[in-house]
Amino acid sequence: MRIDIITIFPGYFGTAGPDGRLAASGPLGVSLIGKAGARGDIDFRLHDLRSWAADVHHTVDDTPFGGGPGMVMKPDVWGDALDAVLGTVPDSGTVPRLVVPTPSGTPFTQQLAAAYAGESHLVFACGRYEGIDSRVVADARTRLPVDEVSIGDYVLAGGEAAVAVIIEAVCRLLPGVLGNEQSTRDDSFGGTGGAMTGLLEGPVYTRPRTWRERDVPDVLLSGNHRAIARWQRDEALRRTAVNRPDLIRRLAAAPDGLDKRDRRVLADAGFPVDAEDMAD
Ligand code: J9Q
Repeated sequence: MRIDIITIFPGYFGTAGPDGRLAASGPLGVSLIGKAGARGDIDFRLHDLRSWAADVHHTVDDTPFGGGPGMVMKPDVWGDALDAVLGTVPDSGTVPRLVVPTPSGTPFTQQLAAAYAGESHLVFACGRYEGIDSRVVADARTRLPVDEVSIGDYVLAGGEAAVAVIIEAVCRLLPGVLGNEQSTRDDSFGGTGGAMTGLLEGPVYTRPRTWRERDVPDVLLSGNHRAIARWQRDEALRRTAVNRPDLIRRLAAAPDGLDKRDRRVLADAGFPVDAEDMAD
């Protein structure tokens, strides 16, 4: 997979060589994603937006039309940056996807991460200040697919941290990056589907069996794999009901989301999902 990042803070991600290729360090240089980059399985390229600024001060922003606070990133600078970066794309016949993090975008979810993991080339545009002139995305859409995505309902100073989050969520799904394909299956939100789809992960334990007078639940030491799986689902249901009642409501509405036992567990935990489960 190829990943291009256009930013006024390339140093946030690491050090770029003369070709923009990521040298090391930063959030993309460490852990399993760092190793995938070093192997060449992921080809990271960093681009400094200011290198397309036309003036001696390398200006990338200007005051907003219509007034209001802050600054807006200039369309001419972004247009030239995207033309140049898209022009360097090896003509493999595949069209890159442009991803623009913005608090007004569509929510970034595990489902979107899985879709991005199936792409061969992603280009990320990091906005700062109050955003990028809206004509930049409109113009880019005439040439390639463009997604404006939000990683959550909070305000960041710019898109860089959001890009780091998206890249980590996507790259750990690439074959060979995690090393253990099993470990994405039971992820919170269900990973690639299976018994825990749509639920948060339950509690996990390791040795010692007793720590500060707290025992690991007996069932986990029982060797009874059906009982363990059921207990883990029960715990996942209870934790999801407490922390993410929206996910329980979504499962309750899905055709095979919750079985009778699930509904009993939730009712006993004080989270009845329908009238028959109310106290009796
Ligand atoms: C670029 N707040 O916030 C949440 N998801 C993305 C963002 C964001 C921001 C500012 C600039 C992205």
